[in-house]
Amino acid sequence: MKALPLAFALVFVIATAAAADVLPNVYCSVTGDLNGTVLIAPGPLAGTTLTVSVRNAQNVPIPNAIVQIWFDQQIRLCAGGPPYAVTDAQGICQLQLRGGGCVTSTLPVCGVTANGVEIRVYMRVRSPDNGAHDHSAPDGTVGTVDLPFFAEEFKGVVPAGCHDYDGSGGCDTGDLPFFGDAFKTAMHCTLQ
Ligand SMILES: [Ca+2]
Repeated sequence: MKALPLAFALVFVIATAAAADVLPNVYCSVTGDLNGTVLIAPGPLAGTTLTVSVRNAQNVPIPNAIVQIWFDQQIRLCAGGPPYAVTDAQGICQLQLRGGGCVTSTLPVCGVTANGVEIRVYMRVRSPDNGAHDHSAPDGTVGTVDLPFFAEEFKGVVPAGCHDYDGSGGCDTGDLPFFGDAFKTAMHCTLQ
């Protein structure tokens, strides 16, 4: 019975510490997405880095927070994923998103967590590695398999779908650099 007060004290200390780091809150942010679309590619590509700022409810940075990102299973990640990072003294870290595929939903298909608490979710994920217009079809390489699907959407032969990378609602000159930069280097990885 004498252990009880200590147990209560520990619970109080833990609860107090947790209260100071209440997540999520309005001071946490995830930036670098494209109009609410998360872009992922099988190599380093502009637009595939998310910057995450983790702060407590008093707007004080939380260093050493473990930041992770999850994806719907229709998204295929490069070997070694899913990415995670640890926040620096300013409570900031970056996630490099490597993989391919395409998914759209009215429910979250991607989410960023800090210390296990979800601080942001997304309904759309896009990649230039996708050999289809309306479903996920990555193979780990941005190449000739993907080209006709990008081209058809770019030319307006079919409505913009999986190759609207920047979330603009269309597939146009805003999306061309993303595909072009990945295609010209045959960007690739081994999918896990
Ligand atoms: Ca677009």
